[in-house]
Amino acid sequence: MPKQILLDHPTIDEADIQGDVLVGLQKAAEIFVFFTIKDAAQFKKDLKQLVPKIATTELTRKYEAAANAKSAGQPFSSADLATVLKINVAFSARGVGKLGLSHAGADPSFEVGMEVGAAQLGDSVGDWATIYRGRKIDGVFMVALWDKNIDHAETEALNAASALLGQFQPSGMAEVGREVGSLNRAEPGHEVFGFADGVSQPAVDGLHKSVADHDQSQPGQDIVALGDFVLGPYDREVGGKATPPQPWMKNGSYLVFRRLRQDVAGFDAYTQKHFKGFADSPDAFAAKMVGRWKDGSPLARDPLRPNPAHDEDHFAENNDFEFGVQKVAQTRCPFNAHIRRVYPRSDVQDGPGSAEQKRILRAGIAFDHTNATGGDQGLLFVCYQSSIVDKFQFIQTFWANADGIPFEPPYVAGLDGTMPDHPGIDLIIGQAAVRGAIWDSNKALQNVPKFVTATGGEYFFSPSIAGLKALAA
Ligand code: N7H
Repeated sequence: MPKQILLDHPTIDEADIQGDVLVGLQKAAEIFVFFTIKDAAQFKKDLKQLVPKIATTELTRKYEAAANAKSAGQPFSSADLATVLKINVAFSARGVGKLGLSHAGADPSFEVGMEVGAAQLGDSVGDWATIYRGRKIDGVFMVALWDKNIDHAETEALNAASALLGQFQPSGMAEVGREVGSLNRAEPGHEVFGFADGVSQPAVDGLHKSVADHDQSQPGQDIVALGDFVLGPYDREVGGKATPPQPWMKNGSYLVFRRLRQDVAGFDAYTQKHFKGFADSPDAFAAKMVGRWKDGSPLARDPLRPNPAHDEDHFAENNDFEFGVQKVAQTRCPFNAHIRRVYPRSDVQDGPGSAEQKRILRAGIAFDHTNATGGDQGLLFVCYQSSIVDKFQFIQTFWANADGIPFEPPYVAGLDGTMPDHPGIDLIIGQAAVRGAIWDSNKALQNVPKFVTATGGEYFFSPSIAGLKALAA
């Protein structure tokens, strides 16, 4: 929602903030190597050697153009690695503790780890892979690589991950497990249900410029305060500055990692079997659950059919909407469509609890390990924020899993009698036991199966380059 610029326009230290946080490592494949620290002194020595190789925001932005140019031609050679390979690293609270730095006063969920709060997120830890259970993980290396040829990218990213591990003495650390993500081979840039991903992302104050005299970078893309993503102290949208609880945490960001399994066959079968009475086609039914068509065009603009003029390639058009005007009728986009629940735009008022206050920067990648004998597929969800409790956890718990909020006080200005009090959970990521939605007074969806299951995750902190040097000292 356009508003007068009130932000402080900070100068961003792009050479200090890791590249994945604000701009995202450009990638066709990404390997997440989870590790445990054995001998802290040895690990620190090896980490010190790694720090100069970490892709910063500055380098990530610079290399993007070079990698794009390369990808238009032949696959890269080993000589190109400097422009296409990006490494970032983050630590769990347990890992920071092992390296001897204080994280007192840090985000409470980071402090205890994801497993402790898994039930609150709606997860059943019985579904979690063992590596994520029992707080074994001290940190994660992210090795991301761009190439037009996805198979080549994956092979080279795996090679690069092995080379990286080879630079660490086994006495200092050990791999606990890994995840291999890659662009969806059937449809690069689309997640595995088939929807365009990476369509809407907040602009960041200080990084993106405003258009006209309001605080949007593209129409509909609000510029959000740097302090909502990075600890400074920098201004947040609401509630003063995001202050690092410890000096070494300046210019760092909390990283949420979730391994989300997607039941693609179940999703397709459900939409095919149940669309009648709710939508004109299985695709239209699926679009109502998401709030966008598979090509990225938003239902709030194009309720009847996808519109190529508003698709994933049209950033000036595909976010140029609010939900507010359709609030009562729900005729265009259901209240509980995924994108409406996780970013309700003008459905909620400015100020505390506002949609802008809950913005996250998403940086995940799809995974697909299915083969003739089984395996699973889904999303390696990653998001960055200055508070896990106020952002990811709030979105998952109070918006996606709940069927009333944000359309109830204190989050909404006018709860109107014609609107269902409980329009339903987010049918994509909501983890509530009762899975339903009311799309209008005559149309209630009930007992909708769960299509997304969390199979693991952890909370990390992505330190700045200076913070990494402090951890390695
Ligand atoms: Fe979502 N999906 O395919 O249905 N998501 N998401 N997400 N998501 C978005 O804007 C999806 C998940 C957000 O600014 C799109 O990139 C799936 C979690 C936010 O308007 C699509 C999974 C959380 C946005 C999907 C999944 C979020 C967003 C539209 C799990 C946070 C931006 C394309 C497997 C708790 C909203 C796009 C905005 C967009 C899907 C997970 C949050 C298609 C399948 C866990 C903030």
